[in-house]
Amino acid sequence: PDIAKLITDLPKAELHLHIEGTLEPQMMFALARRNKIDIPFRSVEEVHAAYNFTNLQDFLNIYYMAANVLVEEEDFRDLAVAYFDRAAADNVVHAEIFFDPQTHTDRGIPFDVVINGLLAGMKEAREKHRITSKLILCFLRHLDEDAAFQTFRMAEPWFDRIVGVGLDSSEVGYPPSKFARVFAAAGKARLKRVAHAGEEGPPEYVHQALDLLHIDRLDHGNRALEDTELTTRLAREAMTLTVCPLSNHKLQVVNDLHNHPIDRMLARGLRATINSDDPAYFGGYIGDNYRAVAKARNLSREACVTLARNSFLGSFLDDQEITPHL
Ligand code: ES4
Ligand code: ZN
Repeated sequence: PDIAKLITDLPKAELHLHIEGTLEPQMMFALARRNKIDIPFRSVEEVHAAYNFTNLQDFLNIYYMAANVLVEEEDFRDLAVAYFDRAAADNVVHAEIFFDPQTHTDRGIPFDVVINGLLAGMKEAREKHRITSKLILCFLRHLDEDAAFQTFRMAEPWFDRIVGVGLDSSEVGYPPSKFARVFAAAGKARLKRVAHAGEEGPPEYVHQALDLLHIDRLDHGNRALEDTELTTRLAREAMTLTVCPLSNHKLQVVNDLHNHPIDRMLARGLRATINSDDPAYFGGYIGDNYRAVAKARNLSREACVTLARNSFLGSFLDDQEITPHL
């Protein structure tokens, strides 16, 4: 009867999670001290007060600034371990996590430091919580194609430990078409392809992500609903949408959670999933996202079960790994 308990108890996969977006204020201060990095805050309260953004760019400015405290391999490991500890409490059994190497390499942190730290955290989560996980390398779309290619080449020795590539950061003005060639190279290297599209950007960007980037999964995709034919196509192609309700509310992709389209997405036959995006910034982890949108939209138990089931169907696990969760 208690939908909150059902939500907690459901095994879930998390498919849209920026590891840099799990940096909680407490850890930000601890790492700033440990690494002697200046941050423009004196207390956790000041940090929370600064999280007053209402659009993607204002959020990203703080998110990139905070990432400066991540320096050593151990920092990336600690960040990942803290996320997995929190995810375990929500019965996340599998996570496919984004990382933004350019945010780190552009300030002199070696790629190897970043990925070795994250892989160490993932190993610890597997041993401690039995959580499986995969890494998705995201290109920053506000940087140019050349920079994306440099990152792609830097990552090449690690391709056996990366499941795919993604595209994130500022959306409007940075269309997917800019990255068609590097996504084609990723496809040739047998990497999966995902992209943020239709968060703030128009349905045209979703079309481009499908037709030019050949995505296997669509991150956000909210604005696809403005285009009926596009919505029908996404449903027909069984495209997974990684939807992030608390992020959508905080960044004003939806003006009010009571107007969130999650149930309309399901009604139109879309394979929607629920995810936390940047939980340290948007007010909650995956369970909080499920509970908040379930309450705001009065979701049925069946809808919650479908959303969790979709998270496995949309994952990059093998069929034999997915089957026990269906
Ligand atoms: C992001 Cl919510 C969101 N959108 C685009 N890029 C991002 N990077 C981190 N969070
Ligand atoms: Zn995102």
